[in-house]
Amino acid sequence: MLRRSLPQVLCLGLILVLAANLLLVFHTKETVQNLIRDGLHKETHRPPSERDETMMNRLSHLEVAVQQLKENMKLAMKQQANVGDTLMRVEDEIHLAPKAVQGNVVKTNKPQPPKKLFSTSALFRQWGEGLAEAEQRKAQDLFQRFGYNVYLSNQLPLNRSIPDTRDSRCLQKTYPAQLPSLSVILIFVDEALSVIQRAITSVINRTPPQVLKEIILVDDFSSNGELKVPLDEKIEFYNKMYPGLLKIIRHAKRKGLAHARNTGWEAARADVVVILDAHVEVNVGWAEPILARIQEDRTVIISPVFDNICFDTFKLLKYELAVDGFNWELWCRYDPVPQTWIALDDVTAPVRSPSIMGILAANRLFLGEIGALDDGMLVYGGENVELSLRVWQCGGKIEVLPCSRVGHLERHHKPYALDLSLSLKRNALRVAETWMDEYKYMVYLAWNLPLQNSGIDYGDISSKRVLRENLKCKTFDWYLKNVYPALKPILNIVGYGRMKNSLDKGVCLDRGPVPGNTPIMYACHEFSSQNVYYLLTGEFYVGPLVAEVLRDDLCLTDPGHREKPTLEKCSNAAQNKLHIYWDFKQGGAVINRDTQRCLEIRREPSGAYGLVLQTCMAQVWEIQYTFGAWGQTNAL
Ligand SMILES: *[C@@H]1O[C@H](CO)[C@@H](O)[C@H](O)[C@H]1NC(C)=O
Ligand SMILES: [Mn+2]
Repeated sequence: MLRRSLPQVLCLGLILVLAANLLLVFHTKETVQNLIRDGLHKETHRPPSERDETMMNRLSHLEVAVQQLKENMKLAMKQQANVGDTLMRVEDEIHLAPKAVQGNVVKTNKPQPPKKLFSTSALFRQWGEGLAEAEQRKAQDLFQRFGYNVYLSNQLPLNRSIPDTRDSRCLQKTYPAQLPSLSVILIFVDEALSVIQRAITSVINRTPPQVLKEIILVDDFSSNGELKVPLDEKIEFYNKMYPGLLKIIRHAKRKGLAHARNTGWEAARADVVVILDAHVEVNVGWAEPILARIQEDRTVIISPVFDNICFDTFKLLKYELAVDGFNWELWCRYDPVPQTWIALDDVTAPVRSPSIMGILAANRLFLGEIGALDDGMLVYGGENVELSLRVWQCGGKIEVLPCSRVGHLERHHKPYALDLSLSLKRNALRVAETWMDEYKYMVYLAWNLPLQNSGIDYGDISSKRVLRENLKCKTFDWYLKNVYPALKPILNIVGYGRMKNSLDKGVCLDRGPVPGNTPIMYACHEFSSQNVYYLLTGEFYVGPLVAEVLRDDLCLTDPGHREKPTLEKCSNAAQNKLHIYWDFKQGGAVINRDTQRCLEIRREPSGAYGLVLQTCMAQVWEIQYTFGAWGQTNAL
């Protein structure tokens, strides 16, 4: 009855909830890393290009879809005041429905396995077979609150064994008998208690006791009651066995990741600090390579190799070796290990890395000398790139140590921030303005922001400028040439942003469905599938800016015969003499230099505008921002 009377809007609502979940997945840095790393896992030592690109594009289209759903939902909400209320009941009915059916089933001798209540939940995709319904509810509830399988974590032994994922040659390595002492810092916000305890247990069990000076917990203002008195009791319990080993520092308000890491660093007393998330399990022999390397060279900042603790099954998934990099949005990702390292033919040798992911080990005093972490980085994102640029430009180096392995729980979703893109964007501009000199424009271009009056307050960077001066840090140009040559600035972009035809300013040139290479006109939105870059040399790049040596941007192409334009990888297209060069001036026609055909739009039978290549009908285009040599002003 209820179901029959359900307005369509409720189905839409449910779809929205699912879509929002999906979006959340893609929005978490860790999941994106996971997907990209998955690509690396299958194609070691090759750039994760195709997958990465497809994934990113899929992401932007998903974002669009969700945006539209949200709009529809808002409309629907206005029409249906008690929608939220009814939504709850729909869910209940769906949960209850299978029971009613079961009542009618003919009795068999075999007991029926419990029904899956949350068949669309990521938690139950590979886990939860045979779990009773009440337990499923409990597990799903915990999963939504924490972003991983707390129900399972609470049952697994705290001292469980995990597979040793090191290369066998690591086992033959020997380390000095005298190693520096170690402070381990574990940062958390509303982490499950059992997960924190498992991290602590792994550190105690797998670190040589003579070097482990202390474990410092930093709570960045959790609200979870389990992390108050119950956690204090656990700490007391550990300290009875290992006097003075554990300390806890609690922030009285939320300070963000970078600040929490600094809090831990300030409290530390050992020679070396390792700053970890609290959702890790360190693996056997993880500490010795780190301590030996820092003893050798106090200016090296180290990242261990991460393996993935799956958020649903808690199984350890081995990841192949990669280095830590980032794109022009300063969004971190994994890059292939350099050829120079492969040529060494020593799988235990340190790998030079352009960046860190966040987890790091350092000489405690050296980390202080270069300014520790930037407290001005808010919430999450970009703080790892900031530190990385500072380390490299100011006299340090970054290495990944293949024999040091840490299992890291990659959350399905982050419980503490819905839209990370705001803090990512802000933090990226902060890094750009502090460290990237004349190349900072690439960050603005990648985020599709005007160079002046971006409307984003990236905070005070004067102390960073002073630090840079005092440490006599090198330029970003030096960094690009010597540390991260794979990141390729594009020097001759003269126009960027949304590309609109004067016939209809509501639609924008868009990268089109992925997979596929057919650009379209689509309702304008804020996501990167509608980024367009026009180069002085005549190319139009369409879609998220790539600008890397190993991976191409997509160039708008006239295929020569058909009516529809295509997108082709730029360097391939140039080699094959495809028609990728266009004449264009702001407010003018877009004319292919080879074919003389114009890029224009035409109404399709559906009523929507489609792209066509045809004899010029005097249609004109405008691109959102002009830049450098081409235009006089920045904003239109
Ligand atoms: C975990 O601790 C229990 C109880 O102290 C012990 O019996 C068990 O062997 C330990 N397991 C591992 C893998 O160390
Ligand atoms: Mn983490």
